[in-house]
Amino acid sequence: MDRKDGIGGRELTTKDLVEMYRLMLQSRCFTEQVLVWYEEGRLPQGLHPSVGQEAVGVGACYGLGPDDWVIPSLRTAEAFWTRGVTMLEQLNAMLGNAASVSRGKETSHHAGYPERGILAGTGIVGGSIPVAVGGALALKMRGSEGVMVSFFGDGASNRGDFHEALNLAAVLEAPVVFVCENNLYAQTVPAAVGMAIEDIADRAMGYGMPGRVVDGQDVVAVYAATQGAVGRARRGEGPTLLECKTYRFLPHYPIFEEKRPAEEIERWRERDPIEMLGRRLEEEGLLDEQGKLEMEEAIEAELQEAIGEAEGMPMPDPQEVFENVYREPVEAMGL
Ligand SMILES: Cc1ncc(C[n+]2csc(CCOP(=O)(O)OP(=O)(O)O)c2C)c(N)n1
Ligand SMILES: [Mg+2]
Repeated sequence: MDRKDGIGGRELTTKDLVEMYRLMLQSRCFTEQVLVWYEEGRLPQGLHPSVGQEAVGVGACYGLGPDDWVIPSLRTAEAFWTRGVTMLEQLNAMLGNAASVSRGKETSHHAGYPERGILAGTGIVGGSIPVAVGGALALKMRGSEGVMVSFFGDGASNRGDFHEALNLAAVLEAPVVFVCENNLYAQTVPAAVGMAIEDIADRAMGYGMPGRVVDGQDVVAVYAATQGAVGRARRGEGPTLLECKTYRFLPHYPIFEEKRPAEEIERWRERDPIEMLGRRLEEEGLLDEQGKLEMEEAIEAELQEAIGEAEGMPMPDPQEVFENVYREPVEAMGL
């Protein structure tokens, strides 16, 4: 099913809804636990918590196929879980151990897993948006059915990269879906200070592509909107901009002091995406309190086992530091 109004994707089954709930819960448990381990000095790296925003990454990635690609923002942890990356793999990446995907050269913030269709994001806010367009063009030129999904924040949408990328994508009809996670702040800067418009989706019109505002706390709404845009891109009709209105419940990064109004945070907490889907599942008799508890216990057990295994891994051999970085490292550097 893929309707003209941009709502698409196959009908979600009970199993799908429960799995979406589990993925969001896993993301929440992982983040909350990792922040504790970081505070305790057990992990050298913290993370940009996506707590409160879980519906965006899960909903947008859920219906993607093996030929599709995503580039997460530094906050889209859910893209990893939904594409099948394990908590152990991300813990290895955080520790930079010998089993980590980059063998210690990168943190989990910019991890890429090509075999799962995940391109590494860049450290430059907004920098991965033009990369996504390049990736989408590569898919088109190779005759692939694949679509690229690009995640970024409201702050990133004020940078030149965003505007150039959207223009080029529209002109070349690149198969890309731009998913803006509008959490109303860039670090500590309110969105209203950085832009004179209410809806980032309006910017799509200036480039000749559809733009839609989506309830980013409703995982099913994000799924349907993304699937509509993915269908369009697959048919060769070009890119779409989706603006998912959302909110992070925690500060930008662990070391940042909370400066946002307490009542604003409270208001958004009432629209917790996990609780919203949980309530629906309970009302429809699909998952009760006991089922939720068991799910959480299973996630916690996997997480505890994963940290033990990740910490037990040796560090990479220092000799490997130039591997897969420079073509001819030693000669090029005169060593
Ligand atoms: C070009 C650039 N400027 C500043 C930073 C530091 N920085 C990292 S995240 C961030 C905020 C980004 O805001 P937004 O795009 O809204 O994403 P969010 O963090 O809210 O998910 C900033 C300023 C950076 N990484 N790159
Ligand atoms: Mg933001």
